[in-house]
Amino acid sequence: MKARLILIGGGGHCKVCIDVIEQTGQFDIIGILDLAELVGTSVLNYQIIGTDQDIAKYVEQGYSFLITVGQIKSVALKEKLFHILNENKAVIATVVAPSAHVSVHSNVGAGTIVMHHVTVNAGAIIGKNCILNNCCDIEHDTIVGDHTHISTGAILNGNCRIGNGVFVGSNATVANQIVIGDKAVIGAGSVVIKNVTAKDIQAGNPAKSINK
Ligand code: JB2
Repeated sequence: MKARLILIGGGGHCKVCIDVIEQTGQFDIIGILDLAELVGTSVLNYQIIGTDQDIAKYVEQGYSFLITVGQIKSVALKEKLFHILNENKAVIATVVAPSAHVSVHSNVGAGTIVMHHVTVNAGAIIGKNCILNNCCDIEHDTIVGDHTHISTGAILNGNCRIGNGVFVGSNATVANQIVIGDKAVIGAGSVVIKNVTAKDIQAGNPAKSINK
């Protein structure tokens, strides 16, 4: 039987999540929770059926959940919603696109979506509530914390340690064994060859801090 799934957040990221979820064939999308003023509207033919106030009710009714708000500059909303789900003892789905290669020797946490053509290689450990966006590559033994977004086409080479709430921009390359601290931001196309401290914002090749 397919899991009955409720999505939280009905914007741009939700659309790409729906595309992956449909491809898996493993879920029936029941509807989306968003802001009150959007209830009754639709996203790709799925209705916004309520707000975050309805989470407890839908947990009781046996639905599973996936947070489908994205994250670029701030992880705050995604983190907050994940805590609300946990407080309500919700069942949180993990979604893996059929086109992704997720090694049987890796581990992917609850609430994480692995999108089209992603590689998660042997020994990698991916945390909870992460976005592994289309075509990114997580190489062997790399560890990614919770609530982290690895954007389209980014490469994390082997043995990296990526913190919680980190954002790695599109097509960034992170050299092997690099450590990136919690809530750091790596700009699109950056080449990271030195460790990055928590909350630092870096860009360029080689990547350098652009904090003012
Ligand atoms: O508290 C909330 C809340 N606040 C805003 N609860 C819920 N359930 N939903 C909330 N939202 C909704 O999140 C907004 O009303 C809106 O529908 C959605 C955010 O949509 P937006 O398209 O602005 O961003 P996104 O997070 O879906 O996507 C961003 O991140 C992706 C990774 C965009 O920057 C995308 O371009 C990017 N690919």
